[in-house]
Amino acid sequence: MSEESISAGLGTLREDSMVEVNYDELIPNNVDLSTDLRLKRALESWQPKFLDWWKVAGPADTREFEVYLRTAVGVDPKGWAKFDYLKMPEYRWGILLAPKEEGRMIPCGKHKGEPVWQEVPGEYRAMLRRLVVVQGDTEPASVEQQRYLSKTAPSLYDMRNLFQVNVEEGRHLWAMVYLLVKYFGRDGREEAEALLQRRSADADRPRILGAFNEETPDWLSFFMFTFFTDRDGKMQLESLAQSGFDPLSRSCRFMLTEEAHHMFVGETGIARVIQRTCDAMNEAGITNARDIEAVRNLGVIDLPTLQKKVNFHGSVSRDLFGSEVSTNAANAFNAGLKGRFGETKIDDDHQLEGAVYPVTRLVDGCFIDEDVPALSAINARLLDDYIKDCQGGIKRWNKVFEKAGIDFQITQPHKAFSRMIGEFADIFVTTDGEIISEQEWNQRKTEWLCTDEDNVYIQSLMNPCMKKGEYAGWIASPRIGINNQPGDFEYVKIG
Ligand code: BYC
Ligand code: FE
Ligand code: FE
Repeated sequence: MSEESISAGLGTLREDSMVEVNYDELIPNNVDLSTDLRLKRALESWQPKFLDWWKVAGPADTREFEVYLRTAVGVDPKGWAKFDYLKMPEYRWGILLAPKEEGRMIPCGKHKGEPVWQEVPGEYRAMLRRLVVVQGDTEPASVEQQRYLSKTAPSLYDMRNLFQVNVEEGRHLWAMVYLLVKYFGRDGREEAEALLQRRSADADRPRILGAFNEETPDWLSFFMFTFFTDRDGKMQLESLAQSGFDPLSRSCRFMLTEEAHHMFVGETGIARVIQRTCDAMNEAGITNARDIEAVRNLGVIDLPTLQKKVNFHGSVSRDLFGSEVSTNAANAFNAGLKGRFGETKIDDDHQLEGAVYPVTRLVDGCFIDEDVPALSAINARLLDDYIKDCQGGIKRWNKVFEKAGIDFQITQPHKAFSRMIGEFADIFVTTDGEIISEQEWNQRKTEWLCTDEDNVYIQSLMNPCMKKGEYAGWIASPRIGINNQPGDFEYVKIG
């Protein structure tokens, strides 16, 4: 489909000017880009570099694929997206902000109750830029990590979902680049360039945060990543959506609308893996989920391996919250640059002077919950909220076992398990929270994390299944299609 017909289809879709996105311009936007020529030019000069990055680091060998993608056409939570076939390099990456809330006040910190900032407050410039850069850095990193996955997609439906996530992470990069270029002058433009130069797992210029330099080598990892790591994205975006810097808040609010699908992909992806394994076990009359060999002989993912993947992605993603006790986080909250999860719904003074929060710490060889100043425990609290949020999805996974009559439950590892950042970075802890020596850890870690053999087995299942309506043998079909499409819908036309 040509670019003209896409913009014709999209540009006129909404009439409400508050939420309308202008698709007639080179860069679709709802920020009146055409009235700020300097900004427009700066972004138009970044755009080809972004496309070059997409070519070399985005989904490999997919240029001609026609993908059934949703594109945002407005920012109204009801009816904000339109579905159509697109070649990915022609996706209309644009700049979309949630509508301005008239009279919005800074919700927390020492400026609480003051009107939100429409420009960068000078005293917080460096801190704010750092937050935007870190957020921006994760978006292209995830696309890089997922670059080769389409080659082993278990179905066209899954391949389409992968691409949907990828183009939207690309758009999230745009969202942060807009803020950098519009509000941070020359430094902002330099940061925007650097975001395209770092690469996931690159020896010289890696991505900033740990999890974004890990591999996503198979589809089980992809589903776990979208469940656990994209959910860190959700929590961090929720916290930045509370920002007193209103353009950041509005960017993040709209990003969250897109984010929901990413977690849907992860949660339902794993639920379908569980379903398939349970079905295969029941058909074969296998009741012992711990009999790995028997289950693997059925060509499905055995459940202990699934638990190991949960242990890995869960702990790597928890590291993304930073140190539980952090002055950076206290400063950012106090400055009103970020808030807590659901800040405006929390019943307290939103300034936290003198308040305390219980943080799990290691004291005399035991884990205890110790009250620390709530301001310095901002990261700890977000992490706790995150762990609760994960548990909701895990409960739904466990329902699948129950319904199938298979005696197995997925659990989250202990908070201190396999951490590289924060309170527990220097200790060795089992998934049950038992503290062990480094030597014992090295001997026993394969009880909790995948071995090479496990990974080889997972890889052996990663054979592509590209016929419409068909699914690889290790995963069940989804219950409903994207945008209610029928089961044999051709989500990707490979041509
Ligand atoms: N790896 O006081 P500390 C997403 C650094 S995901 C490496 O402990 P702070 C997405 C930290 O940068 C959401 N380094 O923590 C998901 C600092 O370094 P500098 C991404 C780490 O600063 C899937 C030093 O340690 N968004 O959107 O309170 C697909 C001491 O910092 C790590 C954000 O993260 C780590 N894991 O909190 C696509 C929001 N952890 O500055 C997308 C913006 C910490 O001394 N970022 N460090 O050199 C933030 O709010 C904060 O930077 C962090 C860290 C929460 C990340
Ligand atoms: Fe994102
Ligand atoms: Fe995401």
